[in-house]
Formats: sequence, structure tokens, C-alpha cells
Amino acid sequence: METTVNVASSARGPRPRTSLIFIPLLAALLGLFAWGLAKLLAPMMLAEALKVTYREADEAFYAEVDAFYAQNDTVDGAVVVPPGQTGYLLAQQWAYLPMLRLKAGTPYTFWVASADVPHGFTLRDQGLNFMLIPGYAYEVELRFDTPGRFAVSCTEYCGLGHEAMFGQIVVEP
Ligand SMILES: [Cu+2]
Repeated sequence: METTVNVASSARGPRPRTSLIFIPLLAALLGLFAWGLAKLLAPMMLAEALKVTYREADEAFYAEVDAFYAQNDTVDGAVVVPPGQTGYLLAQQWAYLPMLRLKAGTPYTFWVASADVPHGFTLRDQGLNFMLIPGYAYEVELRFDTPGRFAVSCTEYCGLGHEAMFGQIVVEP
């Protein structure tokens, strides 16, 4: 009886040592795998969830932004976006520029990007709330059915002026 107990305990003896080495190793490998998978899938999941597409905010993108500013009229400080034309909106500490002027009931396509640090892009009336990662531009479809003034706000802490970071979209009848 006593012998059996000794054999059993000596047989168990070395096992915990082996598993003690493999448990953190396995955890680290699983963690690395999960991290890699998340990094690979995150942009796809974001695009799918929001039904937005994105592209690199490279020199060509900023050339389009400059052209947008140069080609469109400004009325009361708001850039007029003609129906059918693609609009651009840049987030930067601590504003969304330019202020935009749109027509109610008209679908618009916009490219939104951050020119400096990560910002949030929230347009409650459109059910939009997502993060703007510097270096990427995000395409959003907007259609305001009622005229008025609509606020774009930042939901990602971006520095001292974050609380007062707003943009405005003026929707005309
Ligand atoms: Cu912010």
C-alpha cells in the first residue's frame, strides 16, 4: 500500500515541471496568433461593419483635397459641394475642415481623413461613428433628408482641444 503511493507520487513528480514550461509558451504562441489574426482582419471587419471603404491618404489623396478646396465656391464659410461631386473632409487638432454646404435629399460621397493624430468621426444623424487612423482615408455615403445644421464631433481623445472639436455640415432645402 505504502509502495503504491510512493510510485504514484514519483511518477507525477516531473510532470508539473514540463507543463510549467509549456503553458506560458503555448499561451504566448496563441497570443501571437490571435494578434496576427486580429491585425489581418481588423481593416476588413471595420469596412464591413460600417459599410465604408478606405484607401491610403497619400500625396494623390491630398492633391484631390486641394483641388476640392480650389474648385468649389464658399458661401458663409462653407464649401458648396455640387450634387454628384465627391467631397472631402479633414480632421485635425481641433476641427473638421472645411465646413460643408449640401442639398437635402441628395446622396453624396465623401472621403474623410485625419491629417495628424487619431480622431473620431461621429455624425449622429447619419448613424456614423468610427475612428480615423492617420494615413488612411475613409469613404462615406451621406444623405441628409432634412435641411439644417449638423455637427460632426470627435469621439477619440486627441489632445487638449478634443472637447471642443466639431465640424459643421449645412444642409439646404
Ligand atoms: Cu478628439
